[in-house]
Amino acid sequence: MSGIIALNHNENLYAILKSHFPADDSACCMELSDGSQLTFGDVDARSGRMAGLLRALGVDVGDRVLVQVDKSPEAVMLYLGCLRAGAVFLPLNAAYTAREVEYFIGDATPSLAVCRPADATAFEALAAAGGGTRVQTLGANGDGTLMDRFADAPDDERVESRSHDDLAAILYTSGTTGRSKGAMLSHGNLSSNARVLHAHWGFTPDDVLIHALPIFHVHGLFVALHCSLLNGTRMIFQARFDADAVIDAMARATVLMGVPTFYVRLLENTRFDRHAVRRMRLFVAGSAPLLPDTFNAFEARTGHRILERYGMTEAGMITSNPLDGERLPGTVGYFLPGVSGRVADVDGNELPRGEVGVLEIKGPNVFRGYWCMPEKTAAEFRADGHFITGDNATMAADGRISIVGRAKDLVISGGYNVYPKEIELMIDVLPGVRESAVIGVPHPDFGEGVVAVISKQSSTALDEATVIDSLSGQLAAFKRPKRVFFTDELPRNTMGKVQKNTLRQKYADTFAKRQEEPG
Ligand code: MCA
Ligand code: AMP
Repeated sequence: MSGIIALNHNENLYAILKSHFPADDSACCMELSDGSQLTFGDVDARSGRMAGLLRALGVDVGDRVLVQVDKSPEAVMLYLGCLRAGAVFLPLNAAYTAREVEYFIGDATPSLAVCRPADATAFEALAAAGGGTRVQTLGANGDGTLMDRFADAPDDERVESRSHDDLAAILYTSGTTGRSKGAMLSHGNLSSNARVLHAHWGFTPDDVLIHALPIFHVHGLFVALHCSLLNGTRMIFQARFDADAVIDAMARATVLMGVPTFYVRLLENTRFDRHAVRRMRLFVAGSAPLLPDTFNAFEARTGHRILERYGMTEAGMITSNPLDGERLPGTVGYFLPGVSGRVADVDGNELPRGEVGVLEIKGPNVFRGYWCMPEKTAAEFRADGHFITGDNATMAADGRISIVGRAKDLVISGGYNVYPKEIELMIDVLPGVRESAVIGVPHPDFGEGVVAVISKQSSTALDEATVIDSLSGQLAAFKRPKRVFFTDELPRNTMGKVQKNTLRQKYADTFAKRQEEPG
């Protein structure tokens, strides 16, 4: 009896997504770059087989499945298969080095790790050191040991019964101390956010989404994928962002979701004009601040006002500019339905409207805590349950929110978060370095570019190239400083704290040159 009730009320995110699949299972779900398609029937059958395969590989309900692979339809099946099997999906940025992956394997103790075929040896070594993690491979073209076994795997229709609070995914987010924390996201966190976004952004049966984001972060994996699957319509699935391919896809699409760099690059493309966007109804931006200049140039070129929204790994989407109503550049709109919050002082007291403070939020989208870090979790929640985002914000009289800076020391480059502390710790141990400060300064393409400022010992011949080379192989390329400067002393305030604002001002024009270059 209770089994039947559980079946009828399965809160497994996959069950919820599937309940919105079209009745006609031959309808296209994913249009791939080679012109082929996966129907909704294919997606259901393949994710079911993938779930069965995971079970056969010894993945139990609640086990972590760590995945560092290139974007592919098979990687999406792996994600959906994990949901169906009740496993916890743990995606990693494909740019992370083996040194970075080692930490995640040690911390999350996954029962299965899936990597690119070329990384198999390194993963086997890491898994052997960690103990207990099995390794399978999945290549960009659907090759690898996992897919070899998939070919022989039987169909499996099961969707594990899960409750709202059961974990669906762990996404690592770096900490200001330099140590990554695994944000635990439940089926309820993900499904509530997906439903709200789908309704809020007015999806209709005519919508076609262009999916050009990576699928190892919230934006591409949850926001874009879930909206399209919940809508039961086609997505044009592209392996990476390429402005020309996205412009071509616009002739058959209606919605694009992207980081600000997507919009900057579209505007740089001479093919991008009103004709290119004739079928499009919605452009969504987020993951980093969208500059008002980009918003305005986009409107002038296309007639569309980009809809900017704000979110974070720990909470999915938090605020959004309105679909109908004024989308104001430099603001991130209003709390999404079901989300509430305040702009608060350092003690969590709500500040008067218009004053700058830290944004604190509450809602069904807010995560279950950091994996195996109860003290860090406790430190980021108020006694009344509000989560402290670490973003500085203002709230206007009508509730409209603007993100005006960060209380946390964080650089966002092309939508990827870079935590200065992690890089400073690595630079500080290089021979000849006294100390370092890593900052983000304006970058015409990535929004912010990573810069290291180093105070070195007078005796050393350390130079920029040596510093950057020393970090290769240790740090994902997007985290590596794009420029390194040397100084006698880092500026400090009376408390002895490095004044990063002073450094940001001093090096503000580092990447400005590109704009002046001809062509
Ligand atoms: C690539 N490179 C970068 C970045 N991406 N450097 C700094 N910042 C980046 N974001 C470097 C590479 O390491 C390489 O360096 C060189 O640039 C070219 O690499 P390539 O792969 O060709 O770059 P690309 O394909 O042009 O990628 C740029 C991109 C990509 C399209 C902007 O970074 C991207 O898709 N970003 C989206 C990130 C995202 O999805 N964020 C959502 C997080 P070298 O030549 O030295 O090797 S979720 C989130 O933040 C919250 C929840 C939210 O609100 O959404
Ligand atoms: P992550 O935790 O890696 O997903 O990054 C989340 C962070 O990205 C937030 O805490 C913000 O600092 C930033 N962010 C996301 N969307 C926006 C936005 N629209 N404007 C400004 N910052 C944003």
